[in-house]
Amino acid sequence: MIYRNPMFIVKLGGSVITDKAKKCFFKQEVMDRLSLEIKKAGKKLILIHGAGSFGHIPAKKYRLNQGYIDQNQIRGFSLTHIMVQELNTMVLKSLQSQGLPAVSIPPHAILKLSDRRPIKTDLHMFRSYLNKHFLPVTFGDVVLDEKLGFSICSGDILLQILVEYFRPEKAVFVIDEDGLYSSNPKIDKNAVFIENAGIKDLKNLTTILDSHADVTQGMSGKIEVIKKIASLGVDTVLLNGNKNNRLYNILTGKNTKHTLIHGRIKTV
Ligand code: IP8
Repeated sequence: MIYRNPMFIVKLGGSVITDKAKKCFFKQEVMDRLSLEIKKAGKKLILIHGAGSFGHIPAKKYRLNQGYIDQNQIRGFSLTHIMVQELNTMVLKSLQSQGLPAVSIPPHAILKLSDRRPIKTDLHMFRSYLNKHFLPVTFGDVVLDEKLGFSICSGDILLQILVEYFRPEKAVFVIDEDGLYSSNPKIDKNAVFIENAGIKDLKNLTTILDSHADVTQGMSGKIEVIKKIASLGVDTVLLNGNKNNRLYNILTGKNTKHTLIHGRIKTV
């Protein structure tokens, strides 16, 4: 029997809570509804959110994911950090307005990367807040990188390292599609919806990045993260955050449209 912590780790995609085509456009109504769904569900969870148009636009402008190239990027790093922190404050305020005791844990202060891969993480802070019944909230951020000087830590990577540490019941991606498709449904009308999948099905999946190319890897990066989560024996759910109550239904074990990727349990 594999042990799973009775909790969820949920990532709200940047394309759900912001308009990725418009600089710093926060979707307040969507966020408020998701906050209410989390409150109603009453589950123990850690929340992560993407950077959306608050982070990806300046990060791209200053080429922050390439690491240190010139001095001008130092200002760009600081600016990008301020923008994602601003988005984070809006998310916290929305959660707080539903009575959720949200606290921010900024990635740049608790982890370090090397060549974009996490090498030093200090995750005990999440456990301490959870033990006191807070709702810890973290987000895609700019961080120091031992090899590159600095780089970007996406919310997807945070999801992966938090799942490794906590082994939750489920990892949940709240995205702007109903779940996974055989190809990109935004540009291919023949894309087929995938209800259930295992790691081996993901291997054959060809995904195409959507038009607002992220500085992080968008859907293809997500699939790599999901494979790692599945290999830990943890299930991943992808659901549409623009549709009422889908997040609430998943958190409370009710039937709703979503994609489920089964965690693989290794047998010896
Ligand atoms: O939106 C990216 O995080 P993501 C973070 O989760 C920055 O990929 C600073 C662009």
